[in-house]
Amino acid sequence: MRCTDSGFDRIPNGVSRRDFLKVCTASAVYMGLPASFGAKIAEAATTAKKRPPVIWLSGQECTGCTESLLRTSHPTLEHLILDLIALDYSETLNTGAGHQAEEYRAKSIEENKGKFILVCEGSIPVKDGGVYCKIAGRPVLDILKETAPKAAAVIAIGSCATWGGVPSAGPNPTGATAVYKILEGTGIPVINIPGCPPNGYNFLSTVLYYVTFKKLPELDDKLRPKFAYGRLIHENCERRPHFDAGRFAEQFGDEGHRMGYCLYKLGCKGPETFNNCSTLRFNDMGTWPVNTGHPCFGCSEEGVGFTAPLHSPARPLYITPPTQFAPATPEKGKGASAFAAAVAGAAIGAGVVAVGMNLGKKDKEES
Ligand code: FSX
Ligand code: SF4
Ligand code: F3S
Repeated sequence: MRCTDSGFDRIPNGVSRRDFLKVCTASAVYMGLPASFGAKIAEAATTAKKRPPVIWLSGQECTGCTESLLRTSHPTLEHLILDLIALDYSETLNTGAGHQAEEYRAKSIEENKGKFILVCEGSIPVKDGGVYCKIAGRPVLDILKETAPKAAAVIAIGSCATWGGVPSAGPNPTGATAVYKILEGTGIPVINIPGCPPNGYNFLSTVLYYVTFKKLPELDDKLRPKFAYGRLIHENCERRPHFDAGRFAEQFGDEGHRMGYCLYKLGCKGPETFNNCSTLRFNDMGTWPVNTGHPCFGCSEEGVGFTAPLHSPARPLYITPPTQFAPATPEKGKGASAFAAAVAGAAIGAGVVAVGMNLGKKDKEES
């Protein structure tokens, strides 16, 4: 941290005042707050007497969640996060190791009782007493159970921690379980930030909200912040006009695929996945799965990612556009017959939707 004459006491190293304000303002907007809250967030994050202590536990995971936070830039998310919080323990980033790291973890937990944030990355195996994932010789299940009651709040980061993710895929041999399920009934506040990995800015915005308002943002029924997981990917996808017009890629590399048509028929799960990938995107390049040409496979959605077959059709949850309408404009230069074909395509789109709706209904009836 460095002192500045900017009015904010501390701005993360390697980040200009201007960039820092930009990120805080963007975070305010992501969270549905007025842009003017950016300055308030920046002030709260940089003038607090003590940075919020964080204990970061790792269970069954690939460390992609941590990696994705560390590999972003402009301004580096790594700097933003690591300079705004006091990361007292993280198995990936600890400088100490072995007994030294474990002693430091215990010391920080005791000194910051009721004040630290516990971040959990990875699922928790519960079969056979939790022997399938141990830290310093102890099941992570036991460590979570003894640490969480002393935390101010628990943030589960990544699909593994929030609903089981990859390790919970059938037949789930280790009993990989979501963090919130382990803590059910304890009254400990848990927030879920799913994704494999999740977008780092969803994590950063949650931390900034907590630091500014001293409470968790509004959550949905799956404990996800509504600002990030309130809409289906499909609602804001740039290929959506093609879906509505019935223009689909039928195979990877076919003409429709090269033309950037909708990836629904290749198994895109955007219509049943709640996340902000289509608006927030990833990395400096603004990429996300669908604009690289691959369908969303629903990595953040329980019951979809690592569960539904990769290229099976999605079950659209809500149908917003009036699919009975024909496309407004025929394809350029192709005349009336192409227009008729496009209308037929729209009908296929509507049929797809109807099938999807019935599938969703059937599942609900069966469950
Ligand atoms: Fe899971 Fe995160 Fe996927 Fe990997 O740790 S959500 S496997 S990106 O690393 O937990
Ligand atoms: Fe985009 Fe997928 Fe929806 Fe098509 S199905 S519009 S590619 S989210
Ligand atoms: Fe995952 Fe789909 Fe977003 S695969 S990263 S939820 S576009």
